[in-house]
Amino acid sequence: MFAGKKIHVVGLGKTGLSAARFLQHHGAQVSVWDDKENLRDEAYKNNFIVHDVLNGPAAFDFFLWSPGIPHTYPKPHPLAVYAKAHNIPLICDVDILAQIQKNADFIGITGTNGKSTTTALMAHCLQQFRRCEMGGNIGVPALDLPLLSRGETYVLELSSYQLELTPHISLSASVLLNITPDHLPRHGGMDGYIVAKEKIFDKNKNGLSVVGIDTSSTAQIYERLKKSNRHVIPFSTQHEVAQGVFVKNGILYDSSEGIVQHVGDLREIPTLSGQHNHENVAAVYATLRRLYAYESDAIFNAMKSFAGLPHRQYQVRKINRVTYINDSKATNTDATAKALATFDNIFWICGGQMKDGGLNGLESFMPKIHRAYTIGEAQENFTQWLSEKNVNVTACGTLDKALKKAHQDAQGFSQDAVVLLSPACASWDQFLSFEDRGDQFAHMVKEL
Ligand code: UMA
Repeated sequence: MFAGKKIHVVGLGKTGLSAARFLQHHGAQVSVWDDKENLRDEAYKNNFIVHDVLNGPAAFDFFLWSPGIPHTYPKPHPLAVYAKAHNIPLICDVDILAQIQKNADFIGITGTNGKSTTTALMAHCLQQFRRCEMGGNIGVPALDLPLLSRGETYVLELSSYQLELTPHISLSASVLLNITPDHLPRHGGMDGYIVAKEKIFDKNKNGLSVVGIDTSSTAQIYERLKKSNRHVIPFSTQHEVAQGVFVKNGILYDSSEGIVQHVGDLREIPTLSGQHNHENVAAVYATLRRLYAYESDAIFNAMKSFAGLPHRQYQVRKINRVTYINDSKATNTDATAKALATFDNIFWICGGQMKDGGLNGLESFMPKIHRAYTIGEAQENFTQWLSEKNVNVTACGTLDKALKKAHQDAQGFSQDAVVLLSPACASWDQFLSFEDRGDQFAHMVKEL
């Protein structure tokens, strides 16, 4: 399919490298580019043809565009301008996978929050019934996934960036969880972001559409979908839904066939606790029940063995009455708010490289904090902010000191409690990444 095609790969991160290798292997004439010189040098050493299109134009069938590279906003990328002027399509790796895998099913999942957990939970449950592979924005580039056959399914997390770059994909099910402001400069504002997210339904003319109706923009999208005569299932964790799926007081209900059916008690599944996780559960259940007609009980049972995603409210260990939670992925207050909403009696480790606004927005959760431990560059700001809110706080500097102190305090506490690492900060002041921070935390907890 790609033999002899002239393809220019733009961006040499995970996507670009995976796609360049794949396309080259399939006989395409591949050239590559990255705006970072060191990555171009590295690619050259690895025998890729590094080509500066703007200074040596050539004809191309398409540009394989890495999703994280802004092409239009906040300002047009020169290569995207060139592509437009020469009618060269920009597509990403997910689109190539869709082009070569016409027989397999594709389930696409998007939303501002929870899409990784939903993707992982969907794949975990689906594996109990049929072969499936999981990838996309969750971290496994689409072209690194094994090839599948008819009756098998790709479960793909799709970012708003990827949705703009996948014109050929045909989804069996499109899942949209929620939309709140994110990536706005890249999409030219909120309207552009919503348009990009809604594209997930353009890629699914005859399949199933599953949409959360708890955010205003997705509720409006649901109304539009209903009018277009599609098979659409709404879900909610805030309201009872007449013909859809909903969670009320921790119980999952299915009313998609007109009568309300009790599916299961989510309070039995600690790895899926919290309203945000209930949203993910509702989306997965609605998709698997309505797309493949698997039995409700079987889907619910499959959910029970989901271990959760590392670094996202992940239960590392329980010692006596204290649970140790790694939520290192919480690099902003929105994500930390979800963890603080989920737990009680919290011994909270926070801090790192601070984001704009510090801890503002988390005021209402402060009565749940038994004690806080601050670390990293944000330590001074966070300590002061927490003291002003009458929270007992200790400035600890580093994660190991914070964990030691939190462990000591929590073990001396007389009720069930959690030691929670949910930093509300980026990790780069003291760690390589949020994964590195979470791994170090988990390691230290295991050593306690
Ligand atoms: N680059 C340029 N010019 C630019 C900007 C970047 O040349 O103007 C180059 C960088 O130097 C770098 C490369 O582009 O070498 C990076 O490309 P990329 O940002 O697309 O990153 P990848 O490593 O290919 O990872 C991408 C996704 N990254 C983004 O969308 C930002 C990963 O999602 C995804 O896991 C991976 O593809 C595999 O599919 C990460 C992400 O942060 C997790 N996603 C965003 C999110 O979840 O909020 C959307």
